[in-house]
Amino acid sequence: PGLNIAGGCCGTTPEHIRQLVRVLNGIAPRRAVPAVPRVSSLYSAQELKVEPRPLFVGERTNASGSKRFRELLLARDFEGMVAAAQEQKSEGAQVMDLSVAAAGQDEVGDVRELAVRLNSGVDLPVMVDSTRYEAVETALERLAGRCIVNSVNLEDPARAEKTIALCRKMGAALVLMTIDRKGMAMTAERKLAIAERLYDMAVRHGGLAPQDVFFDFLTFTLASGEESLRDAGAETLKAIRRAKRRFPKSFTILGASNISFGLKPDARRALNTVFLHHAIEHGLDAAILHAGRIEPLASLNTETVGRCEDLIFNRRRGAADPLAELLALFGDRPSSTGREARAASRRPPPVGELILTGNRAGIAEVLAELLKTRAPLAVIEEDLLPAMAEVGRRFEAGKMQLPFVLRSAEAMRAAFDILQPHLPAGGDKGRGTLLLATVRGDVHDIGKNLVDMIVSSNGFKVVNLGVRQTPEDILEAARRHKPEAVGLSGLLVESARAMKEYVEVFAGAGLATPVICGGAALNRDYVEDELQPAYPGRVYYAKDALEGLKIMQAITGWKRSKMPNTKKQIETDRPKAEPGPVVRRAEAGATAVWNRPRIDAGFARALTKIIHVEIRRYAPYINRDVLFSKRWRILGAKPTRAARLEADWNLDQMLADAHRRGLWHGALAYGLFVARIDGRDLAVLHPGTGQELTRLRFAPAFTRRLSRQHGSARFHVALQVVTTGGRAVEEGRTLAEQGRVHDQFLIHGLGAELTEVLAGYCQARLPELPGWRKVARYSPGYPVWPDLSEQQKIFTLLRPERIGVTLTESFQMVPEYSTSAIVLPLPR
Ligand code: B1M
Repeated sequence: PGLNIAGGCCGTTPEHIRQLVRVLNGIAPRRAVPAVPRVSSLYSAQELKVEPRPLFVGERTNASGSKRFRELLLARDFEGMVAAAQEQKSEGAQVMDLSVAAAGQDEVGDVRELAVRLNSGVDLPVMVDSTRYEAVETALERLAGRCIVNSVNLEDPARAEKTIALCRKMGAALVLMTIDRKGMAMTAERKLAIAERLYDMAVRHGGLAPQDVFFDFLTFTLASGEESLRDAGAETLKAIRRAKRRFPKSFTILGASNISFGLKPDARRALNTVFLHHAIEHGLDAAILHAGRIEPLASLNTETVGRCEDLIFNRRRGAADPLAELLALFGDRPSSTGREARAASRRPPPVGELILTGNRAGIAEVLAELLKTRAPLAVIEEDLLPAMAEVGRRFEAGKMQLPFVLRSAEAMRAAFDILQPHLPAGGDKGRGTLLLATVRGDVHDIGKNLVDMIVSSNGFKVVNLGVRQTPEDILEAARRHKPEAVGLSGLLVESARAMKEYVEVFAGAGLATPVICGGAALNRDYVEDELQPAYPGRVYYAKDALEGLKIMQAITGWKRSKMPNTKKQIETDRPKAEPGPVVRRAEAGATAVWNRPRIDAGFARALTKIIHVEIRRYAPYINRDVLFSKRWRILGAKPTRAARLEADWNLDQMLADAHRRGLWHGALAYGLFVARIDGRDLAVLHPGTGQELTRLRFAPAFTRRLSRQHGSARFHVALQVVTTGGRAVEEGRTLAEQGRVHDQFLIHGLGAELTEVLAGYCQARLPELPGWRKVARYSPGYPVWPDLSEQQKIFTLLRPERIGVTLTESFQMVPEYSTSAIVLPLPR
């Protein structure tokens, strides 16, 4: 026994933590956990000590250093700014330097706007680069994870102290810059002296740990030719070496490209490269860089390296001025590396990278550039589709979560939309066509839309017919579009049953096109044993959208090449059998029988109640763990604190927005009755007259339990139907039409969670009836009460149409986000 870590979670107050500290003071942890210095974004952590050095801090997101970023900032194009941030990750950046300071701009407001987007859109920890305390504070408050603050110096020690205290409070790392009131320190001596004072302030007195601080010794450009500055580079290198000895646990950092400011791009690249190489040799831990402004040292020829070194170390060969020599080298004959590097810097970021990172913003520009030299089909085949294939691989390997897959798919669709007009006639068919529909009586949209997004983003044409489609609708569309496969989707068991009828109708009409079936209540056995024998073509089961895609790929690959081994490929690609117990064979053929005539609806009406609830009344009961991990699939089993905070924050925003726009409502219909077990049924009786109103049929084992508990005695039961309304469904559809399936997926997950909460809320509001010490809630469609046609009995008794809920022919409730249930004393 023993304790390693103690802390608090959501809801623990500072006072609680204070008490915790008091109680635990002096108690050593059971096992000392070595502290590894790291920074982090919402999604990943980055160690500060990297091998090989240096830690690469991207500077493309610095409005003073990057013209493009400044323009995006001035245009308030936040999406573009996020894209620029993400791009530098693909260049190898491990941290991003963020500065949104620009004349006439509201820096604090911009930080606020951008931070939220960066949290969810970019996977890089942030170095907050600002001289304004308020901007730093806002950034640290808003950005997920652990940041680095850039920077403090001794120009204004009071301000430095305030920022140090802020970093300590917010857990940030900090860059200490060797500047004081006299200006930037030029010699190694002075640099170290200021470093010592800053270290005193931040570490010895400020409460930061040695490994929380970075020293930035800065450098002036060597391009001015000014005598007093000729040693600027060498002195900085010297300071780095000394600091590494004097403060071994702390880090050093440098904006290396300052060294070449004022030179032509080719010369800059070469000088930056050589200077950086020496800085690393001297012990540099981190560098703020623009990847396009350096190149591999090995790509420079010896002469170039020699000239750069002469300039850096102020070495003169005879009377020659090293600066003049370097200028001469690059002035007259641009080096080949220079040309290449120039070309590279003009080259747009690879489009595949944009797909992988789900970055829609930059796609139009990049594609326009690519189309100048390449055919649109080549771009699709060689760049876009392989990137999507990589997305699929990462998803399967568990390295990419579903929301990110959707983002990539959305970026892909955006790319297709742009390329569409450029494709040759008929080229839009791409790899083949999938005709997709949700079956009759089923309004479930999201499952099918995810399939649409994933399959279409992999080069297939998808004709999405929508929900509640009859077999005849699908047949007609199949004749028109001649698809390579028909995809059937459905949420409930009734839909799975309907699929059997559908393939029979297809068979009768002479269709033999492969059919792919998917949906929550479907399983592989049912598809292979019940549906396949009823159809002359192949019927496949797809457990999720990715599997649907694989099947499409296998089907079309086989059709195209007509190679026997590709048919085998289908067999290997075919998903392995797995348990999926929802549809049992015995149930599959069962028909729904409804005993309507036994109900006296007029009587029942008086027993029921309708209540409307505002979302703010029940939303606080959301189970956030379930929402984030199961429904949104953004958090794993052990999320980091930052990831959790971010998810919380996003949810709060969504709820506030939903509240403002009236996206979710709450309506309850319930009725209180008495009941008794009568043979295989639960007879529901009028509580006053004892008249039988209806009979409910549960699973036999459950009825036996109730019977053992109550015998022939009467007990109280309640029936309830709740809905969060139809606005969220509409919103979801609109988003899907705009290609924003990821957003629809989030709305869907939240809608599902809110509906569950509302059901619990309704149950909790029921009056406590005699014998109700402990009650339980059961819904039709679940194993205890499997026959979904029982919904009709509930509907006749409660008439939930009064709260806007109706039943489809397959007993699905409309709006989608509705549930029904019985509440009764907990069976023993
Ligand atoms: Co309920 N529900 N639910 N539910 N619900 C299920 C579907 C259920 C299987 C749970 C269970 O028994 N364990 C069960 C159905 C069993 C049955 O029919 N007898 C069930 C039930 C019974 C019910 C109610 C009837 C309960 C009641 O109130 N009496 C009720 C009905 C609601 C209504 O009529 N409107 C109800 C209510 C609800 C909520 C409102 C609380 C909520 C949202 C409902 C909704 O989505 N409209 C909800 C939820 C969230 C679920 C589960 C947990 C998840 C469904 C979901 O959102 N999936 C579900 C159990 C489960 O699946 N684990 C369950 C996410 C969605 C993206 O996935 O649609 O499956 P899905 O699509 C996937 C794949 O299936 C596949 O790819 C997609 C993406 O990867 N796929 C295809 C789908 N179509 C494809 C086509 C293809 C290929 C692949 O062709 C190429």
